[in-house]
Amino acid sequence: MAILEILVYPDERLRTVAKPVETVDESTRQLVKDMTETMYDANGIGLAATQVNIHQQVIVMDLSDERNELRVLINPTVIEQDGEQVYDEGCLSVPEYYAPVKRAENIKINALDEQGEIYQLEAHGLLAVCIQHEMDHLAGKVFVDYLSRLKQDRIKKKFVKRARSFD
Ligand code: GNR
Ligand code: NI
Repeated sequence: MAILEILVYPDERLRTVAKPVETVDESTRQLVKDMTETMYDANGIGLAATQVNIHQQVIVMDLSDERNELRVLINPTVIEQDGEQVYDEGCLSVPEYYAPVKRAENIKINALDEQGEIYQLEAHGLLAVCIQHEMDHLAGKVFVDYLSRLKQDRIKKKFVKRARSFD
């Protein structure tokens, strides 16, 4: 197992579009394990492979308080969506910043599990928010993209400045 490094906004590598996993095999399962350990270590409720600079369509999530309800989404596709909700989102790639984002309230997805078996999932509320947030990462998008240009510029400046101070 390994804890992987999480890319921080505005790192351009977060803009990479992930490719579908062709065959779910041992290397996929190893990636899932490492991403899971990384997500738990960072106290996140989700993590997309893009965030650890691996550009395959792999997501891990756990919304439970006990951190014992892992969900694995490989090659997820939204097949239905409706409604609207606004949730104050955060992101491990934009540490300590939260802002409201509008997304679908209900979604239905197809995905593969870590055995390569297809399954369907109906989600609403925070689970639906998290799935849409993670699928955005796989498409090279970050939640701050939905904010005003002014806010984006401010966040960018703050994180560039912060990164310099770490050098
Ligand atoms: O840990 C996370 N919390 C969170 C809170 C509100 C909306 C979305 C999220 S996802 C985030 C982890 C993360 O950055 N996943 O990509
Ligand atoms: Ni995120």
